[in-house]
Amino acid sequence: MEMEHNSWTRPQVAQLYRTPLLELMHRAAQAHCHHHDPCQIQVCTLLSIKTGGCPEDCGYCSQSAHYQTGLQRQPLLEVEEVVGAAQRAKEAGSTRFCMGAAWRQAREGEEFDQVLEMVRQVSSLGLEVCCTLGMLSQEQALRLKEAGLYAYNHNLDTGPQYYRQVVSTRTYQDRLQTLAHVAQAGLSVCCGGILGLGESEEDRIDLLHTLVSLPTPPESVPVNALVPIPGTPLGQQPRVSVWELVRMIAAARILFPRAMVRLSAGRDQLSDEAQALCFLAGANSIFSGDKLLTTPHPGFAKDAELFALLGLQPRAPYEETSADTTSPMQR
Ligand code: SAM
Ligand code: DTB
Ligand code: SF4
Repeated sequence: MEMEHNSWTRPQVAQLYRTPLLELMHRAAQAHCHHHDPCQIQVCTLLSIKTGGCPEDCGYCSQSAHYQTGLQRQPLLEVEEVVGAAQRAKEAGSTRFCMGAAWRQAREGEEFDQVLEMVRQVSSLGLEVCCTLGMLSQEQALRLKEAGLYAYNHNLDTGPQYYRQVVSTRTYQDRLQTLAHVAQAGLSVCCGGILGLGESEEDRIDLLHTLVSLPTPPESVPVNALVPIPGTPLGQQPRVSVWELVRMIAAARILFPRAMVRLSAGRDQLSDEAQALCFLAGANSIFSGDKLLTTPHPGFAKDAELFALLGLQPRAPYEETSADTTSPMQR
């Protein structure tokens, strides 16, 4: 039987995570095909609307003011610039547009009002709009929802034990609090993590268990492979192996059968074969465009070639996942 999202225990998640890889991939592929069209992929585009100078000290991030990463800072973009970028992303085949700001938290005032206007205008283009602006109050989450925001991205990154070694300027509890505000405002929750921070297998299992125990399960789960940024404490980390990425994606697919599982940062370093394995393991969403927030990424043209090779079709915005709710075991 397929399990309800919040009935997984920690030992069950651990057992799932440690399933022999091919068996895990088969189970994930089954869950994937049961709830989604395996030939469909969601194409999202990211835009950094405010870059660098962030007061947080996230050990992986190019945008933290605590480290010398050589990144050029950029104040909040003008609404027209953002809407232009969204229009171009739409023309290139993207259906979801995510705006990221290097803020510890969104602050009420002119800049927040400007972001609300961006949300209004981008959503009127018919794109799914997502924001990632740091911590949010309940009130701010509601105002974003009113403006037409569809989803909010706020990652837990890793397990609660390891988190404090990666970030010291906020707590895991702070992250959970914002996620609660997001869910209570009726926004779709986008929440995942990063592999390759030096975390253990236990930390990855803790992350998965925390995600599956959230009162509102994430509708989208980004799985990022660390892009090591010189100048940050994690700048010398080795790249995570594709097998670890595939294992995490497969486990996420089984735990969140209806969610979009997004193969996010790190795709620039993956071969077509490695990406195909990730899709077989249940990833059904990517970021496209030649830049993520601040790091290089495969462009639209390269992804179009990959889609043609694998027979993948971009998914329409707001499309419902398969209504079939019987468990794979019942069929
Ligand atoms: N400032 C906001 C926040 O931290 O919530 C939003 C932007 S932040 C860059 C969004 C997410 O990108 C982070 O939570 C982290 O999971 C991911 N990320 C940041 N830098 C990364 C890197 N170098 N490699 C992989 N993922 C990264
Ligand atoms: C997510 O999980 N990954 C995206 C998005 N959410 C905001 C960000 C990845 C950032 C990678 C490093 C960079 O380009 O700065
Ligand atoms: Fe700031 Fe977000 Fe980067 Fe952390 S991950 S330093 S909060 S931009």
